[in-house]
Amino acid sequence: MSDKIYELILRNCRLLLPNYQLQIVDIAIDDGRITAISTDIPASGKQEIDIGEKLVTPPFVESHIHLDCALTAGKPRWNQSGTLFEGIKIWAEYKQRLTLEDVKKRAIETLKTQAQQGVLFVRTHVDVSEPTLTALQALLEVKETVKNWINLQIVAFPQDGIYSQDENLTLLETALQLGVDGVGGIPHYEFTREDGVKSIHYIFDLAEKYDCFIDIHCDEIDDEQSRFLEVVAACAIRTGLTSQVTASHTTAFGSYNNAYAFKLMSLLEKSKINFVANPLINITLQGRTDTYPKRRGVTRVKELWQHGLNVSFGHDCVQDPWYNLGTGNMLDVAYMAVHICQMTGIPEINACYQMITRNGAKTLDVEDRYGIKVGKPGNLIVLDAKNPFHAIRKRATVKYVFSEGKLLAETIPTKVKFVGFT
Ligand code: 17E
Ligand code: FE2
Repeated sequence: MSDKIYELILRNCRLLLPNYQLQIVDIAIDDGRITAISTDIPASGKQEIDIGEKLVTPPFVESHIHLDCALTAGKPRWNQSGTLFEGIKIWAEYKQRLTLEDVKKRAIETLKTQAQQGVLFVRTHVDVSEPTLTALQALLEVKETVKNWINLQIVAFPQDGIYSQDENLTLLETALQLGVDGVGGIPHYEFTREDGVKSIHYIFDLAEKYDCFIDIHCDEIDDEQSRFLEVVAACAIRTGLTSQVTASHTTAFGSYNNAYAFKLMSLLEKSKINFVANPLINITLQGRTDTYPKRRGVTRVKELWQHGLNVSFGHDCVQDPWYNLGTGNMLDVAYMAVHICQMTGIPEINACYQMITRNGAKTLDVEDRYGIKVGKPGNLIVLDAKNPFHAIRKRATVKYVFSEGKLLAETIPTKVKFVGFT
């Protein structure tokens, strides 16, 4: 035994390595940072926890959620058609009565639900096509309130479009002045294709002016003619903003003909932009105007991954006008993706795990603070599983969540006793 005493040692961790190998190690943490990783740390710790060879990985990353809308499902009414458009209408009714307290309460409750399930990095979109910008002000306060235990990024998102109402253009810029992290848009919802293209150029101008990233709701529709993704990719190349740019949803990509999709793929490879797919919500939202065969309405996740593009997953909604369900659990998202994207091979399932962890960190550009390595902040989760496949298959309980080296949440996995018949 050496005389060094660590603050905290996690013994017998089944650590997931970047090459998907698993290694049993001890992990020491001091002052919020990882200070040693070794097969057997000879020193002792002021506190020691036996992890019992459970799976240890970096925390989950929620790449795309709308916290301002979370936990409002059914208010003022339920979405009967299940479409994006009815959801936008219901939200338009709800948002007329927004208060700071209401948004803050729902956002913090959702963040807690996420954090206790291992999510420590979150990118939220906030509707800024509402004249009082109440939701934005609330989320800016929430970001400050939660900053010691969860990393929150805010995207100014003009839900109703930038050119649909005169004041929306100014509201978007005001939002950027108030200090958001990123700027978004919704080109497929603008009145015309021309407005959609113009909105993308405007978003890029704003991103350059306010030095922020871009995350656009792009082509979230089954219309195979919705081709704003190519505009986003071209702008990303021409401005050099490349990996500072994210295209969210891109569900129309699932409807493009292959000749066009192949051409598009090489443009996307050049652009190096990130993609966020939201399989839970888009499998329910899309395909609503189809009879049969019915489209899946999810972007080409497997092909983007095979072409080396960065894809991560989002929950998008937790009980809001677009989706009544939602748990905040990223394993639910990966589980749904494995099915819809037909990524059932083991390397593909591993890739889906990566899309709720490391790829999300790349999308959010937090890689410098992410990963289990000596010197990095002590952000890690312990799952009641042996490997990522097992974690996704069982949607395993996240037993411990460590944020900045401190235990943030502990869940006791349930035990079932099968009594049977005699
Ligand atoms: N707004 C939107 O345009 N699309 C979505 N999927 C959600 C909100 C949840
Ligand atoms: Fe969204």
